[in-house]
Amino acid sequence: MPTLTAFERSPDRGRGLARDMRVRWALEELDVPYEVRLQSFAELKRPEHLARNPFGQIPTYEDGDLTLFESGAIVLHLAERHDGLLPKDAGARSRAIMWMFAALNTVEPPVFDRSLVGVLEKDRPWFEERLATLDERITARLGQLSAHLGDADWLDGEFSAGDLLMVTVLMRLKDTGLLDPWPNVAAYLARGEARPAFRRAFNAQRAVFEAADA
Ligand code: GTB
Repeated sequence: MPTLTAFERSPDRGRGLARDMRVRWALEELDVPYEVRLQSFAELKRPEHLARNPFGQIPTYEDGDLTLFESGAIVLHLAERHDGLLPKDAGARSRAIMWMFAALNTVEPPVFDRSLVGVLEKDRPWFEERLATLDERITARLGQLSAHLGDADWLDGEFSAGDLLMVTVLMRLKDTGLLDPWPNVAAYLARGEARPAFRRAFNAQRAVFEAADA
């Protein structure tokens, strides 16, 4: 059974924002059973974990002789080995992979920076200005995403690993108000979160937080 690593005590307090969530969700969509090795922040920087991921982060994925880090690479690995997250048609498959990169390379950077700024730079004198700049960049991306989505359910035909990653990126914007001008993007996020596999993954990572907090 493959093993992932996840935070023993996630700073997001079980809101599904740590990046093991996207791997858990992919495993649930594909019906692959898995185990989780919970790690403290200190353990992430020890040689045993640095051998899994030289950057000392979660998630990592181990299956037999194979060890991977980078959530996107892990989701791609799983999607290539099991049916359900990448279309069979070669062109559609390449486009689904393109959307995986778009989620991680084009949409996630300003979204994640905004979260970091809110935690790490709140007391800096330039905080408000920096937040406004990031909000502008995010809003531009959301407008573009909204125009692409139109009234479609998913980014390109059937639900794919591209949607899975995009939804996990957009989750970070809940409660920011930034999704309000784009009801079709908000509905897209809700559609992703309503998938039974998402719910199972979300509840599993939340249970870890609840157990740690008990
Ligand atoms: N590009 C890598 C990937 O996609 O796998 C990035 C992995 C990553 O950022 N891991 C973070 C980590 O291990 C956890 S998810 N951080 C510990 C460290 O670097 O020492 C990012 C994250 C961080 C914090 C919150 N939070 O506070 O809610 C949520 C998510």
